[in-house]
Amino acid sequence: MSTKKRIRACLFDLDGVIVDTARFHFIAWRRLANELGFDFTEEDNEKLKGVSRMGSLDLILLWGGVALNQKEKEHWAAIKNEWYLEMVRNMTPADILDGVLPFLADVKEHDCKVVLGSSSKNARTILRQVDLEDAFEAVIDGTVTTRTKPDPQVFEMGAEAVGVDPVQAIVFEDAAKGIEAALRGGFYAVGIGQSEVLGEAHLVLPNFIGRTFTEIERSLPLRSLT
Ligand code: B16
Ligand code: MG
Repeated sequence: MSTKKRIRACLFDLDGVIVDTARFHFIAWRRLANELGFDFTEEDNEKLKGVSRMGSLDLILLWGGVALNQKEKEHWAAIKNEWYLEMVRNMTPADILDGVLPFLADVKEHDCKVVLGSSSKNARTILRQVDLEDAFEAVIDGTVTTRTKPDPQVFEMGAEAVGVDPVQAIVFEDAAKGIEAALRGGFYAVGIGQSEVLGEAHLVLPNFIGRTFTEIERSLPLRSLT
């Protein structure tokens, strides 16, 4: 006899899934590129989603054909972060993306753990800003990881923190690199955004509006226990 393994944890990316800080990253990185004398497109920006701060800077400098030494890179990364935080400091709970709060409540009602898995070193600042500090049973962010998405480390640490096996957990991600990280780690992957970008995911939704935990769990190809 075989029974379906039920989902016991949901892991959420932060930027682009819970709040729209992806937009602020783009504005701040573009400002930096412009100061260095070049520009990049929103399409290029997709490649930065889920990538660490220094990893993003390296990519942008490559696109602009600009070479900086380590000290200069740290200097510019700090400036970019200051510009980014200026925007973050204006955030309020109203910046939580539509449908997120009811969905988080629904997940918890199904006795399912709720975990945050973000590449950002600013994750706790953002959570404080939008009053979601106590919403997650575990927060794994860029301050504790050593490898960036598409490495699955952030989600593996998150699942371990709540004692759930990846095969019983869903990762919600807005970045192609985040979906890749989830799949590499053996998680179910739900993309939040456009299927052209997130097509590798088990399921892609435009947002959380009107979504229920049960509906999403049912639409995943759950593996069986033998
Ligand atoms: P920070 P996520 C990621 O957050 C962003 O998608 C990515 O654009 C950013 O470079 C990275 O965090 C690092 O952010 O500069 O705040 O440490 O999507 O994994 O929640
Ligand atoms: Mg993201």
